[in-house]
Amino acid sequence: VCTAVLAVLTSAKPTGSEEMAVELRMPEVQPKLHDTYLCVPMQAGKKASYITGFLPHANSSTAHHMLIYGCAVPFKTDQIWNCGEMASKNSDVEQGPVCTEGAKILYAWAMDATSLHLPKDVAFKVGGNSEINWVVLQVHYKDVHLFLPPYNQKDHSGVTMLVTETPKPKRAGVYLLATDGEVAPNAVTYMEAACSYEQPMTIHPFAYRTHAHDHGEVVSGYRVRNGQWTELGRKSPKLPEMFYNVTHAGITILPGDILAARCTMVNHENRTVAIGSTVKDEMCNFYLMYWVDGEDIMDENYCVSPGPPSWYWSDVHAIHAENVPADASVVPGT
Ligand code: IYT
Ligand code: CU
Ligand code: CU
Repeated sequence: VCTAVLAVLTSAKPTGSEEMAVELRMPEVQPKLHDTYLCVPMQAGKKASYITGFLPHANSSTAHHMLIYGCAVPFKTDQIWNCGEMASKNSDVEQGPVCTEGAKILYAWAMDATSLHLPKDVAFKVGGNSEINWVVLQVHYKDVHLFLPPYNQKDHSGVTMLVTETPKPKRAGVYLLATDGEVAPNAVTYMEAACSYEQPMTIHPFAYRTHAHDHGEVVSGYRVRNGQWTELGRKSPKLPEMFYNVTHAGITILPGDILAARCTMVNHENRTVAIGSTVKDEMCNFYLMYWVDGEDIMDENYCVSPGPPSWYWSDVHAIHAENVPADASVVPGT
């Protein structure tokens, strides 16, 4: 395993402006099995850095997705590892989670995704006194035939991050709405989560990402204010799982608002499918990327409900079924 490429975040090249281009790439790897997930770590500095953009370098015929995580503690700090969601069999590197503590998704690339430039004056703070001490790149290698004989190619997929040490006036964060629970056999099941937002500062959501496995038809997210529902985002999780712009640009979240998400799961199988980490299991995730004025991002990063069959939106006092948008389970464009 090549360790020379595991540079620290601050060893970067100037881009002409105050921003530096920091390369976070696979160190010429040769995964041998389809659906291998590899992770490579990069340490954030003692001094805080501010990430304002992500430029992907990957080929969609080889890589299925790439995710950039912020970790308090990554599984490995000095080598690449196998960090698959799907418990993958043999591998020549160690296997473990992406982060062992404090995981946050900062960027997602899938299929036809392009660069992500955060809005003006907005950045993810990493290093320093932020809770992100390491930035980790995960690549899901879908098709590995080019790495096998007779081709024997090597891969250095990854992301160029735009980084500056000059503090930005607005800080980015990611909030995850997710459920536990299970999908009933031969049925449509709603997996729902809702949490009230009670912090003093205004949240400005600007992008969202959905994630589910095979049974997910549509994932939708909402702001509920005084009984009125406003869509944050709605997408088929079968489309590339990257961050998309929120439905209404400029939408805000204020104290007292409820954040709610639903995954509509369609199960034609004769088995109960529980939430879990393998492809045979399900997941119900709605990620909201937001900015706040100043330093104080939300101190809660997750809203996780018990999910079906024990928990639904109707268990929240302030949610009334007749106000739920009629298209909450409709795949956009159908
Ligand atoms: C059980 C479940 O829903 N897992 C999700 C959500 C999740 C995200 C993060 C769980 C943990 C995290 O640290 I960040 I523990 C899940 O694994 N989602 C996948 C990624 O692995 C994050 C996804 O693509 O959204
Ligand atoms: Cu993938
Ligand atoms: Cu998953």
